[in-house]
This record gives sequence, C-alpha cells and structure tokens, in this order.
Amino acid sequence: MRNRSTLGTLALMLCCVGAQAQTIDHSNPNTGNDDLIATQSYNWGPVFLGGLCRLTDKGSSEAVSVFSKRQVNITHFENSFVFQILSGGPGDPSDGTGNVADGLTFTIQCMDSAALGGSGGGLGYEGLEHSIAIKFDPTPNSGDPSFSCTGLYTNGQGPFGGIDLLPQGVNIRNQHPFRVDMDYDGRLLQVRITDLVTQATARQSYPIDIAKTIGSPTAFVGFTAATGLGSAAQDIQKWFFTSPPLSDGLREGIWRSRLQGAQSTAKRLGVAKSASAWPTSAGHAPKRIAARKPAYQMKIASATR
Ligand SMILES: [Ca+2]
Repeated sequence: MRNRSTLGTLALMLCCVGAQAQTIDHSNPNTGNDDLIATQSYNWGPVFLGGLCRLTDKGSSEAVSVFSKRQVNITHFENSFVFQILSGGPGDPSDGTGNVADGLTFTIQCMDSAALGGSGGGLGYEGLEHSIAIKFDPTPNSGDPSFSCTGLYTNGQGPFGGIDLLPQGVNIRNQHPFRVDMDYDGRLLQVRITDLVTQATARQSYPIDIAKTIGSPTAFVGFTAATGLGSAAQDIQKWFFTSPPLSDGLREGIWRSRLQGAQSTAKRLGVAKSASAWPTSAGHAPKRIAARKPAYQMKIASATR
C-alpha cells in the first residue's frame, strides 16, 4: 500500500501544476489568507487579514515566514508588494541610528511551505536550501554596506553584504512604506524599490536562472523576516504575484523528475513494477524515462520557449 500512497502523492503534486495562470492576490484588504502558511518562532500569527501581514511584532530574536500553500511557476513572474519597517522603540540602538531591526526578504523556495531560517541578521532566511531571496535590510551587520541595503542570496546563504541603497536616495530605515516591483523573464530578475513618501526609486538587475538555482520550475513564494537584539514591526501591506501557466514542456519535465522520484521510492520498497505501470495524467506522461537525473538538470530554457 505504501507504493500507492507514494503515487497518490505524485498525482496530487501534478494537479498543483495545472494549465491556469497562477496568482496570489492580497492587494484587497478583504482578501482571506487561506492560501498562505505562516510559521514563526514566537507566539504571534502573521496573517493578511485587513490587508496587513505583520511579520515581526517588535519582540527580540524573532523569526517568521509566510509562504504560499501551493507551489507556483517561478520561471517567469511579476511580483509587487508594499512593506514598512517600523521602529521597535527604545531598545538596543547598537549602531546609533535607532532601533529598526533586522529586516525582511522576499523568498522563493521549493522545500516546504513552513520553511523558516535563522533570526537576527539571518532575516528568517539564512539556512533555507533550494531557495533565492531578495533582502530589504535596515541593520548594518558586519559586511553590510550601510543601514539601507538590498541584495540577492541563494540556497540559504547568509544575507550579508549586498547593494547600498543610500546613493540612490532610498533609506528603508526611515519607516516609510516602500513599494517593490519585480519582473522576471527566466534570465534576469529586475527589482524596483520606491519610497512611497519621497518617491525616491532604486533599481537592481540580477542575472539568474532561478529554476536551475533552486532545482525546480515551481516553488513556494513569500516572505521571511527577523529581529535580534534590536527589533521592529515589519509589515507587508499588499502583495500581488502572478506567473503564466506552465508550458507543456515544463509540465513534462516536472512529470519526468517526479515520476523518477516515485519509481526510485517504489524500487526501494520493492514494488518497482507497480510504479512502472503508473497511469497517465492530462496526457503528459513521458513515454520512456531515459536516465535518472536530478530536477535541476532539466532543460528549463528550451522548455520555456
Ligand atoms: Ca543586516
């Protein structure tokens, strides 16, 4: 029976990569939050009710994540949200510029909708494998260029260093709301950060094959945040993410990689013949599995046209 359970799980996974455009819409304050999973290291429930998702609540040494319940196509996407980092009040203004710590990330990862990284300068992201993150960092840890910086990090890398936003007139430590717009075409991730009070704008471009980096063309998308000795209330006020339907080529690539995984599991359980008789789904079952390769070796570029 265990092999049937494994194959049933595979069928469910394939249902999650269907042919419709994939959208996460929290731009309306009346939107519910049933499509999200929140995970936190403290007794607080970050939700998107009333159009606001409070990630950290001014306590110290907090870590939190909010991810989509289902995986979405991350080979191409558009993504917009508004964030605001409010001072945690008197505390440990260790850098002399006030108590505004530690920052947040937008993260794409294919491990678990409840994944959560380290607190403090780790921004709730450090340690998350099979992932990429863009950080919004108001706390100058060792290696950070200033108290207002951003950057791209991969596979759980510590989010330190990066790009100084101050020369472009963007100070994310000033407690203003900031709008972030991201566009990704499969090769270049373009990010625009706008101070909604001063209208100062900073732009960054990151050449990256996200699917190859994380090992999957689909992933959970969402936010991480953290506090440390210093703290802040870190809010996502609105969020809208959309990506196109998966192409037939991508769906077949996912099918191949996951069928290989199911066959490998079935073989380990001594039921390989049952796995090889796996029925078709939506006409995308491969005719033959040529070789066992990890998902990240799929030819993403050619499959996406
Ligand atoms: Ca930092």
